[in-house]
Amino acid sequence: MRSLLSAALAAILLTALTRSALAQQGRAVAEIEPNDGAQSATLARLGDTISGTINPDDVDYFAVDLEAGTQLELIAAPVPFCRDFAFVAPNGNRLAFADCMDGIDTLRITIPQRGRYFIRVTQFDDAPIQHPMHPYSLHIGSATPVIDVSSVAAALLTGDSTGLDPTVRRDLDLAGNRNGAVDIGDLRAYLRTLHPLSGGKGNARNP
Ligand SMILES: [Ca+2]
Ligand SMILES: [Ca+2]
Repeated sequence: MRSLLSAALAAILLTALTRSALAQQGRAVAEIEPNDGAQSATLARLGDTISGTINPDDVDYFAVDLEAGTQLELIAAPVPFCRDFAFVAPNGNRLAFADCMDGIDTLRITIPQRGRYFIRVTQFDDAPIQHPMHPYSLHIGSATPVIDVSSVAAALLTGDSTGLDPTVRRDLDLAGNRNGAVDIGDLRAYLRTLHPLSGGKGNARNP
């Protein structure tokens, strides 16, 4: 029984290493015009850095598929113009807005349910006559705490998870069967959330 558990944990560790390597890669995703609506949004993934050009006549949408519980962090690179960006739910409701007039460059959102979300980039019309295109970029990150998978695996092998950080124990259990204890299924479920197509866990706040 114990060797079965060891083999299962070894497989999970390998998957974890592969996934964390993938998650760290993050791609540079350039907008593909026309992308002026949700239907024509440029597809991106968690971990990507998106970029494009904007003027007051343009709207840019990016789509990203996210898992419930993902603690999303949208971080915009500084720009010398008034760039706004919004985070939009699958149903079109705006969940958060980074108003350039308020100097907001980061949005932190806890994803309420699995689905395809949107990032909408606009430029405040502060130059009504000339509308040159300006470049911008944003990083789609998550406030993912680093969980030491090997120490979790060791704790599962010994059957004693009391040495693990309480936050780690809670996050693992929440990702899994939520029965108040950490088990191998919880670890599997947690690792699935680290996949670049889904998301991560961490500390953040809703706006
Ligand atoms: Ca554009
Ligand atoms: Ca556009």
